[in-house]
Amino acid sequence: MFADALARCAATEPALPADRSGDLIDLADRLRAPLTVAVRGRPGVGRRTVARALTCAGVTTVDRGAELVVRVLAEVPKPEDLAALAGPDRPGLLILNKADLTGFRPGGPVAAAARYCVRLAASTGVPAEPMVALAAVAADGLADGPEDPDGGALAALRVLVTAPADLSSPDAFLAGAHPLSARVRAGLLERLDLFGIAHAVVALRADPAAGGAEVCAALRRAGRIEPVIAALARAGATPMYRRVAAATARLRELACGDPDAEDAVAGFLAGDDAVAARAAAAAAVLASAGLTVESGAADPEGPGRPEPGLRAALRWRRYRDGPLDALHRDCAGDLVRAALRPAPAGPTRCGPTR
Ligand SMILES: Nc1nc2c(ncn2[C@@H]2O[C@H](COP(=O)(O)OP(=O)(O)OP(=O)(O)O)[C@@H](O)[C@H]2O)c(=O)[nH]1
Ligand SMILES: [Mg+2]
Repeated sequence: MFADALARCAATEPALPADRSGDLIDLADRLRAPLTVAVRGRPGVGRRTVARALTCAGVTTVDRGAELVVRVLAEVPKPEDLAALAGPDRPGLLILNKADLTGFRPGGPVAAAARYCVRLAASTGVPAEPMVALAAVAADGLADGPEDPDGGALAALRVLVTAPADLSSPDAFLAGAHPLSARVRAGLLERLDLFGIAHAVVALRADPAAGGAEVCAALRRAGRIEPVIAALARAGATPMYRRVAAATARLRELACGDPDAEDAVAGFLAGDDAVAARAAAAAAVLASAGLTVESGAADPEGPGRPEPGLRAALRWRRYRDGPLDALHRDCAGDLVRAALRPAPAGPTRCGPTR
């Protein structure tokens, strides 16, 4: 929202010198750039597989200078993980990978991992999501098309529907006679693991007409890539808010340093568009911390009460004055400012409206 408001201002504000319009467009472009994510974790937890699954899902992963750190765990947090939680590189999201290995509990291993993630998030203060990165990556591998000389992974999976194999362990799957050669079974095991094979076979059994796309979708669901991406977007609210705050600071510098642009830029910062956009970024941060951020449109307490906007402003100001860190205090301040504005009567425009 802030980038859009900035670009609108650059395009429509007549009082803005041309080179300053260019600065605003550059700032808007930087605000719109994808979030950079670093995937960390102890060796062997599946760090590389998780990073690959995220990259395939469109996430920009980097080794250094990331705006958001994701910490991959397997089973339980180890001392290195606890140290990372307390360090400067504190993760914004924990991924409990290898959820397929959580063991046989009510609802299956992934449901058990999800229940554990609720406890993990409560004890660490960092949101946690279960994942089976191997299955998510296998889906992307299958989506590339069959490459097996025996007719492709998909054809081999169809054989498993009619001629079930022993999926109780990797050794059992590879042992004994089966219409699929041991080499093809080993290939399936390497690409999909037992968990992926089982999910793909269930999908093909439920719908014999299912093709590669349907099997890939089943594997992505099994890998939980979508809930992980959604959690990443929620965790990304904080770095995104920091971007907006940095852009605001840069605009203030521009306003102070260039008398020709001063009125237009200061007007933009004080205008409805910028205030609403900052409030939206702030609301996303507070919502990701579990707070309910209401729009304040309805007044359930009836006439005679302070108008909803004013009540919301008072509520957020009380919240802001509580024992908060600087980030949440700034966010609450943005909501106070936005709540004190009358609801816009029509399309908002750039610059001060009063
Ligand atoms: N069962 C299971 N195994 C997984 C899963 N994700 C990864 N693995 C396996 O875990 C092992 C380690 O995975 P890697 O992706 O190499 O992760 P890493 O060793 O933490 O990361 P690097 O040090 O960068 O290689 C590999 O054998 C993977 O196949 C998963 O979701 N389930
Ligand atoms: Mg490895």
